[in-house]
Amino acid sequence: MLRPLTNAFRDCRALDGLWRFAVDAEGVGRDQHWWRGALPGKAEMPVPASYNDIPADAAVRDHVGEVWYQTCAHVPATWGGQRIVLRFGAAAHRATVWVDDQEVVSHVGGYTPFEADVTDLVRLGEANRVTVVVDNRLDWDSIPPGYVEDTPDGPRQRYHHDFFNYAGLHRTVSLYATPAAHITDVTVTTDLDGLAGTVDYEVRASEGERARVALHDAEGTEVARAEGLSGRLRVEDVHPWRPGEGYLYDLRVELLGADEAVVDRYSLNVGVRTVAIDGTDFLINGEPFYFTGFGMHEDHVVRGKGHDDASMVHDFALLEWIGANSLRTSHYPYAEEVLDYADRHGIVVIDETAAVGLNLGIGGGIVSSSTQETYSDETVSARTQEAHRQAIRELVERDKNHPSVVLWSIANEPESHTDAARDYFKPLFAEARALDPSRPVGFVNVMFAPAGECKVAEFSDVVMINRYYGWYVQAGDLAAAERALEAELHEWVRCEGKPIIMTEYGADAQAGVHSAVTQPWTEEYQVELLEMYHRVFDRVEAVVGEQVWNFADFATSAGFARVDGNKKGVFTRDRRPKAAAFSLKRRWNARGDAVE
Ligand code: GCB
Repeated sequence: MLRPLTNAFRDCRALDGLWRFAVDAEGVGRDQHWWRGALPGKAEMPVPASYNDIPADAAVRDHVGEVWYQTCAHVPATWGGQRIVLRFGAAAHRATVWVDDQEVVSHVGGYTPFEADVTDLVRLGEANRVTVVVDNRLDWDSIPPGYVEDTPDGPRQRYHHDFFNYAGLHRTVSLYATPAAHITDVTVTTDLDGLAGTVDYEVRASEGERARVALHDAEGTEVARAEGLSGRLRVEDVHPWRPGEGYLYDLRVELLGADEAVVDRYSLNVGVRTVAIDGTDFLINGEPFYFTGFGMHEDHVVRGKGHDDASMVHDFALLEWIGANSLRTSHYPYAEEVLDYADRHGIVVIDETAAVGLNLGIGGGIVSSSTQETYSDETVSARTQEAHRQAIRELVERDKNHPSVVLWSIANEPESHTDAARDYFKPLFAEARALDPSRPVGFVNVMFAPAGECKVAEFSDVVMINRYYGWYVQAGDLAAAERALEAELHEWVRCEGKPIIMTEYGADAQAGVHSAVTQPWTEEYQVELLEMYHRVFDRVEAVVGEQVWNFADFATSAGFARVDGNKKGVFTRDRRPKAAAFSLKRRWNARGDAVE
């Protein structure tokens, strides 16, 4: 799905700002047709943002069900004759949208964009009412899954993943115009051939068979051109996209009408790079790449999972400060702005679907007391699998052209030691590979399914594992943890012979808690645990990446193992470095592959 943009043929306006807002505590809004007029009450809500923490009201924070948003969208009179589209960057987790009295689109899945062609509905030169109902409920058929428990105090949302179920309009909402005959999609894949690079492109259009493309370098000089809806561009003496540098070309696509007249134009950033696996090496542009960085979360004080550029740029600045070269979009697709930034700055991304919590053995970050089977008709079922397939499709469709994305992660810590898991995942891996043959595909393995017992690892191109030796097991005993970790890594090499990325390792640390004799929860213990892992990584050649859990402290659901959220951040939730940050900064800057 193409991002909207403004150029000579297209125009895009953000509808962000304060919207009217109503919590539908009784669940009556649909029956009462709330979209037909002004929403009840006087509440206002910023867009984009999670609504949960804005009003300082437990009834809003913990509401289970629907909330309503409403705004007025002024449609310029100059857009007459154009195709007009209303687009949502994300609405967690389900949404239905009306323009004035007309329903225009529904979408399921809280982390990917959706849009509606509203050309025939909007009144030009006037303000049009836009109403959205957003439902935060997770069930066994959604990604991520969850279930709602009816209690004497009302419904309670339960789930098996370890981050707070923030909801609302988390990303930008836009209204945009394109020509009636327009470019609907562009796909690029790139390759290197000695000093030259190639860009294979494919253009889709609503009508018309003719297109012209030109590739411009960063200085604006045209370096290749071609005609046709698909083809190959060759760039002699190419400047590759590299980690830490992020050189981008600009692919200008023009759709041609009668008489060669240009009827639509789209510009796409293109980074020319290759990704490959060779034995236990992960290669970018044919050179072994070692991932340093974090599993992160879109999570901030007050705005929750709402995107904002200031927080994003600051987080990237901290990644640069600490010497990280990569991140994983744990545990869902991040805002499109994040991928764009990573492209421009050469940050390497492991891009993950929102398939997290498909494991009834885990609860609140640790072992759960559930006695239900993970894979069954009542829990993770064929219906969940269909939603998961759709989540993979929407992720790849959205992010396929980002050079920063070098690896798809189709799930985090699902149950993977059973035959049911193998049956569930086999077709999903096939789907991801069919959608994008150009990138490796993997999933993130949980410590309950170690090497030799995991029945999904065989489908994965890389071994991505989350391990908590020294924390959830051998807590406080780093010597025993070191032995166990090293033994398991060697076992992965023996069983799979693939590159290993440690996608999570870490310890909770409450900022400001210290001890002379190292104890869990202190800043010193977090440092010592990370340093122990690093000693082991340096002894196991197949380890090609270390991504600490987590970049920053983050909000979770309540539980005895969480102190005002998860405290495994190397930065606090307000982005102040803990002692571990300085230790990582020394290690990663000394490696010399940090982002400049
Ligand atoms: C994990 C999960 C992550 C949790 C983390 C923890 O394995 O992937 O979502 O937050 O452990 O801190 O328990």
